[in-house]
Amino acid sequence: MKFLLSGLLVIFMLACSLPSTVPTEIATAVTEEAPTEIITATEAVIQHEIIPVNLPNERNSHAGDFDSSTTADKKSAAGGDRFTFGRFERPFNANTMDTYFPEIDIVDTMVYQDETWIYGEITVKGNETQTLNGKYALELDLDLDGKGDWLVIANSPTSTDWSVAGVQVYQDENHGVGDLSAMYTDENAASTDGFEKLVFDQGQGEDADSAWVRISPSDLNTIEISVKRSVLGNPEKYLINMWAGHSLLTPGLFDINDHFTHEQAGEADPGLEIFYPIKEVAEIDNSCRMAVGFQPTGFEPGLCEVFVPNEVVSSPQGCKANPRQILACTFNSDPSYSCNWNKNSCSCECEFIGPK
Ligand SMILES: [Ca+2]
Ligand SMILES: [Ca+2]
Ligand SMILES: [Ca+2]
Ligand SMILES: [Ca+2]
Repeated sequence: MKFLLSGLLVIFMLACSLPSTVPTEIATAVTEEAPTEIITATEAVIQHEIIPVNLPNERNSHAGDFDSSTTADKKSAAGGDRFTFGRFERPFNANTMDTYFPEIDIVDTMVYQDETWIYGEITVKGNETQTLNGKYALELDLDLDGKGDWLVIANSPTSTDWSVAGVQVYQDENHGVGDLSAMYTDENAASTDGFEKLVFDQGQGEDADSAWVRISPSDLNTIEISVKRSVLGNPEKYLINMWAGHSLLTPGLFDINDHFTHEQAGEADPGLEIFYPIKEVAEIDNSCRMAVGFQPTGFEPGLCEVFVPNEVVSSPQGCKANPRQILACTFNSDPSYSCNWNKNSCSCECEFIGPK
């Protein structure tokens, strides 16, 4: 008996509740005549065993982000945009910055976890129509080196019910993300392939329940993304930050500040005259990194300021420093200078980049 499955659409009705949008699953079969030929059939069925319910009452961490609606009329980010440090606040269009995108302007982030899931909550400024037609992502760094290891990305969530539609999980298996220096810009790194391994795609993958998205039932400007801890190898500690954006938010482009030069990327602060306005790196926002499951030293790259101790401690390179000095260096208030912390010499190195 020979079966030709090509083109046969089989629709099953499942007794269990499924997300409102059910993506198709590709099944494969091999015919007897042509054993090397793979013939695909489309079956609109994904068997889900575990679906998230509600987030835990207690959150693990919380970090705010800049609300650029307050400065949109000035064609400027509200703060927190430092390309060379991997911090973005660019919910604007390229070149003119005269269009502000409230659906990709992150204003708050939270992380929760329970035995099965890690949940990220991204609250955006939002618009009146409450259309969340951006991409939203959690970036997780499991070995705490400031270079992301996993990206859980959700495209245009539409429902307050959990769904796998539009949700993908990527891994940086070959450790290309971040290139040489975590968070800081490396030159000529455009050849790295970012998060290159697609582990889960809308229900397809080793675990059909790997990751989910919904719009929060209690706040229509909050996106909730959940990822199974087992998919990530059950991490006990990690750094996590969040992203929102349009087409630029692409797994293969990480780290974005390695992939583009400062000149290509532009700047969102009019004070940085040489680089202003934003150019190829536009319509994107990210948040600082929260520490979950461990006490950070303060030297973790990209760490949120709330976690940074205000005392002199030994850096991983052995010199003594106050981690807040490092933050003050990187986010210096004088736009005429671009400053970066040199972790080898333990000093703040500034470069004059133009008049005020
Ligand atoms: Ca931001
Ligand atoms: Ca923001
Ligand atoms: Ca890492
Ligand atoms: Ca880098």
